[in-house]
Amino acid sequence: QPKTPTRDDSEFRDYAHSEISRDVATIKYSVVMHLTATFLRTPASIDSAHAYLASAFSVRDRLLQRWNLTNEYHDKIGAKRVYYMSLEFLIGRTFDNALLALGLREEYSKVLGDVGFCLEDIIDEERDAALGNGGLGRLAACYVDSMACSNYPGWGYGLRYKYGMFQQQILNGYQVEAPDCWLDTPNPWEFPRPDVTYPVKFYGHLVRDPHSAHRYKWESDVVYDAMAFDVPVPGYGTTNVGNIRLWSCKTNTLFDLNKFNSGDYQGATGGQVAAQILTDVLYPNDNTNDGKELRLRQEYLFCSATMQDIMARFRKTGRPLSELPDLAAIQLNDTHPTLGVPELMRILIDDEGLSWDEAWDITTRTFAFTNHTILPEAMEKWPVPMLDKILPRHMGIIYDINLFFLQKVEKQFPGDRELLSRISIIEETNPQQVRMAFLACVGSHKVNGVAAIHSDIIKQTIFKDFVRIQGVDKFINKTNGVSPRRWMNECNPDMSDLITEAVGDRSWVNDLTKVKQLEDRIEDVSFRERWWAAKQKNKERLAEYILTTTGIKVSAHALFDVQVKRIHEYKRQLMNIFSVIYRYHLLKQMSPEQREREVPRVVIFAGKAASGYWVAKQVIKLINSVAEVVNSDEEIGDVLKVVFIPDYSVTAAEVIIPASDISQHISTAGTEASGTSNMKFVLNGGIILGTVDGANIEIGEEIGEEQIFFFGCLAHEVEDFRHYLRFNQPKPDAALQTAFDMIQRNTFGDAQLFQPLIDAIMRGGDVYLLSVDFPSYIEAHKAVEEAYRNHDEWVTKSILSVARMAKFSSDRSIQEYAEEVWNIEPQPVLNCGL
Ligand code: GL4
Repeated sequence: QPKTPTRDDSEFRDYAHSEISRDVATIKYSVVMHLTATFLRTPASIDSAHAYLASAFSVRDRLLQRWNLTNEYHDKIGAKRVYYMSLEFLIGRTFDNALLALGLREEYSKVLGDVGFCLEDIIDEERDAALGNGGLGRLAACYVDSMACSNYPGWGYGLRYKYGMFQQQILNGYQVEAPDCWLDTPNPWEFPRPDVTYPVKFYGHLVRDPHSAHRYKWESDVVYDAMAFDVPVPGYGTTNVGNIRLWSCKTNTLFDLNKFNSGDYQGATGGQVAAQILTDVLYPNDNTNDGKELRLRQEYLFCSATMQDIMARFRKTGRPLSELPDLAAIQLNDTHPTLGVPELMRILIDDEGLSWDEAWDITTRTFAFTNHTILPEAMEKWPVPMLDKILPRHMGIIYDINLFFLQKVEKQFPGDRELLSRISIIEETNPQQVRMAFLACVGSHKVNGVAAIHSDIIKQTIFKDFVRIQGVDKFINKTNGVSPRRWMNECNPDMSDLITEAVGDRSWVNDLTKVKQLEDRIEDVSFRERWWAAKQKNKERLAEYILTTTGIKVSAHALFDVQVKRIHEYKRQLMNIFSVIYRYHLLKQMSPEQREREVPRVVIFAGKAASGYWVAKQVIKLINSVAEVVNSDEEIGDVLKVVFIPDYSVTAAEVIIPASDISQHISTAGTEASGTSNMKFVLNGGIILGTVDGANIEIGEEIGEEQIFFFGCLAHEVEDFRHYLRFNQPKPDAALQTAFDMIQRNTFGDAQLFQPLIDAIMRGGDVYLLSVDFPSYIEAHKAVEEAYRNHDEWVTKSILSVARMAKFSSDRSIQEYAEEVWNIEPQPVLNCGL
């Protein structure tokens, strides 16, 4: 070991640990330096894109300084960290979020104003980091936000997709996908770490270790490199900064000098082309699993790099391997990162030389698993031959995990062969399949669902046998939450100022229990008026957004009725548009005087369909076809407008959600694990029209049933209805039949286009029970309308709802995980000069 010369680093330390001055002059200097030195701008060539980039880089300087402090401190005290492994992080924008977290929004507004830019415009220059599909990916982003804000030592781990969630265009009413080239411009919110790169092996063969029954040497012919990019996660009102470490796939094929010398310049680096592909694109499926081999390789690259990184950090502590679970908790965000389990086993056994039992004990004490869906089409299964070819060592480890597990069960329940075949990690189909949910469950010490009803359902369905075998205490509930920073303070400034007024200060942003104090203002006339004015302003902002994105003019005085989420049959956007068609029919029957008396309504849809999901895409087409007819019907005017906002995103959600009067969360009971936008809408003073499903139920419990409009059949009734409908024709009520008739009379264009959607109900068993729930859905709409007419009561509902929503802060979720699953504690970075 070469000796490093001792040097006095105290001065460096002082500088590194003392905060960059927060005054306007210093900020201005830093922005100007980035404009000139980072982006080579002259005063004449500064545009808003570069004003954004330079400002963002100057903010990033501050975040990175805090990033260093946080990690230096957590290393020093030997803090236990949680690693949140997720194939998706739907981050959205960071600039405004960071300014608010650092408390520097006004300063940057001033600096930008002084050089002729408006902060709001500059904020709009940022592109979303859309490395996720929907709720699952956004939840991961809210969770790392909460970890940072609550000072928990924790990192997210994910993949740095070159192309994020595709951009959705609407052409002739159809969804058309375009690539999301979000890295075409510099990304200030990532820090490349070529120093943090790991080799990841694929394919090859195994050589048995002659000295150990369980050890193998894996000789592989294909090796990729995974390089880290660190994405700082601003902590609001704290020095702590979190981190999301994203892996990008590089080649590690050595430069082939022979090929180069013989003139084959392309071939000399040939491996690079293939290697790039692994982290090129995010699979655009939400709640479906398409089983592509490339996806499996993506998942493994992710798991291997992450486990190597966690182990490298652990080894630096010099502590014995048996103490890994005292320093690291790993949360599996659904089954996508489950290969982390056999990968850790492989490292502990083959690289570290532990026995199987030692390795298994460490692994199962380290991992915990969150299930996010019970939809059968979403369950990850990998064919054994595919796994065996790509990851021969892991396939062997999975066989052994299964064998030892089944042996234990056989001892516990002798002779129950049915049981063994039900719970086997290997499904005996042809070919055999690895059931990833079972592997994740067996490899973890805790398994949780994401809302009370969902956690109950998984105990009664997919994990029923596991509850019997492993004990009910292993299976817990952790109801989802959302970040009040982004989903209140940032996206709804006017309402947030009112909450701040009611609470006395802005501390509610990190402690949402304080919103309770809003209830004291419920009688305060001026407060109520300003509350409504805030909603009205948000509606005007959305009306403006609708005009620019769709060209449709809507009245901000209408009731805004919103359903925005991924397009999926179980979420029943189809039921919504059928009800719109029925409403259109009713309006057409009325006299102009009658129509005058109706509550004018704008029905707003947004959401992406997976590119291979034909039915979902037809639903989008139907919505747009209905919109075209209704919106151009002069008789109808502002009484009914239908809007499909293209390219739904985190940033679009930040405009849409604060503007809703009612939002729809209308999944067939038992199918939506939780939902998280339902929480966001209510936290912004909107009212839910929803089924008794997911987190809707707990929202109702918290805010009171007068504040929520429930309808539809209950989860425990669903199976009986489905059974009935498998053998009997559905009986659509008159309203639903009217909607069918109108479509079939070509009211919205060629009926043939939409017949398959009707057939799915009338001939396909109506799996999502539209015909069952439609009558109560229409009744619920009437109840909403009546309630909306009573303006005072509506405002009361709105304020009371927000006041009672504290439970749905992701800070509460994260605290529960920290205490009951991860066993970690807040470690605020204090006394460091900042
Ligand atoms: C999801 C669920 O569908 C959704 O209900 C839940 O809120 C979210 C986060 O837990 O996870 N599961 C999958 S898959 N996609 C989701 O959005």
